[in-house]
Amino acid sequence: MNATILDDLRAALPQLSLLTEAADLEHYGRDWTRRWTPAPLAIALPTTVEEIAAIVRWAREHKIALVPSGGRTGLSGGAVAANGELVLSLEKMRSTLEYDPVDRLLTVQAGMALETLRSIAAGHGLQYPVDFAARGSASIGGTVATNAGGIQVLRHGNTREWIAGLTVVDGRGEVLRLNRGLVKNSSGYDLRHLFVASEGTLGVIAEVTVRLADRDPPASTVLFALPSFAAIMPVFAALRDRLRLQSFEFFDACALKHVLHAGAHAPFDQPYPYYAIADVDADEAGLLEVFEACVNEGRVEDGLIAASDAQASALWRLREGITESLAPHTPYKNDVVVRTPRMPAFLAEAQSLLGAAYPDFEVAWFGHIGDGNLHINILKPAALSQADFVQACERATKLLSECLQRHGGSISAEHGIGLVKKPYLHQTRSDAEIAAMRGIKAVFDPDGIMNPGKVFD
Ligand code: 2HG
Ligand code: ZN
Repeated sequence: MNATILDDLRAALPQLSLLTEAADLEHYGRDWTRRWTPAPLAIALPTTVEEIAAIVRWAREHKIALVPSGGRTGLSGGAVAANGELVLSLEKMRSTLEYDPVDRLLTVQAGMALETLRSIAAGHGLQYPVDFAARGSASIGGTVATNAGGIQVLRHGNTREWIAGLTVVDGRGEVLRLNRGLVKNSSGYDLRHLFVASEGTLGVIAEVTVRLADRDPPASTVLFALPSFAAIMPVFAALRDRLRLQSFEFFDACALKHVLHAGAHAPFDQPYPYYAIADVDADEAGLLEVFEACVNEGRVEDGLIAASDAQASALWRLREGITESLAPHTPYKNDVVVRTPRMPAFLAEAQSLLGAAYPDFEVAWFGHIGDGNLHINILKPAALSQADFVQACERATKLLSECLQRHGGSISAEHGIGLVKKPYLHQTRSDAEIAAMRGIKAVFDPDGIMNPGKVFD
């Protein structure tokens, strides 16, 4: 049956590069969630928008589900192909298409890695101000599909803010050139923004036009050791009110322990319960002033200001290395967000309910606390089976999502809903909102072939 379908695809698109080896199915069928067993039909590697459109039209005619695929660094199962889908990988579409120095717009194929795009921007003396640890592998199309956040959201906003145009192929096989780089465009619904955070459920993002920005001024990087979680938000407020913050992140002792175990150097002579790392527009005197005030108020126990770029990178490695260092413990991830004034109350409640329900689980708390965004990683005890662990974590996530609902937050800040958070979508979005989302999907994807089963059923 599969062989016949694939023969048909080969006959319809003889130039299309198609992979069917078991190792390829395994490789392209999974993302960083590692929870589902990959089982795609095959992997298609188109090179042009027209070829993508031809694949989608073929898939629509044959009722074959498609999974758009970028760098597969997602953490919510949005790019998993576990049900005989055809994976449509953008891996061969990584070129620059156009640079417009007047409007400072860069247009690229969607398979380009975020890091490449950032270095092209730097080559023009500008910046693309979305950045996060998976920059080397994450594709720009994937970052649009999840409205990726990262460490510069505090100053520059999410991916959505930087998207000036998209070329997409929707689930009908139509090529839509959305917004075309215009700064102002009040001509009805802005369809571009529907594709941002759509997680492949409306169509394939094929080309992306991003706005570039002036570079930030040189930064001072500071790492603070904190005695309690209660100290974090006041330290954030002190830095934000007296200096110009570029980023502000936190992590706990558990997260640091794993990064150190993976080879990083300990920043202080002794461990502390929490740490905050920040970049501020360079102002050493101002930083020292804030540091001293925070020490005097009992909110900071120790601190380090990087004296060189190399030291700044070493300090940032303590934060950016967390995900990789936790990976061997197959963590169950939550990516939650509340408005920052609610953060202390939410965190106290969340910590006590997780602690009471699962006293034996090790939990790493870290994230973009300046945006109200926490990454709560529950680590699998070695003795527990993966299935029992996931079941327990799903009970924990239900408690967390009820707690989030009470605090007006969301179950996904920047990782998306995918498969992992689908059961909790209704706690973040109302029934009427979900019904509207389904209606939008039906317009762009009338046969339900685009990433079915992701976000909602
Ligand atoms: C980060 O902020 C990423 O480092 C990954 O969003 C978070 O591993 C995680 O839970
Ligand atoms: Zn993050």
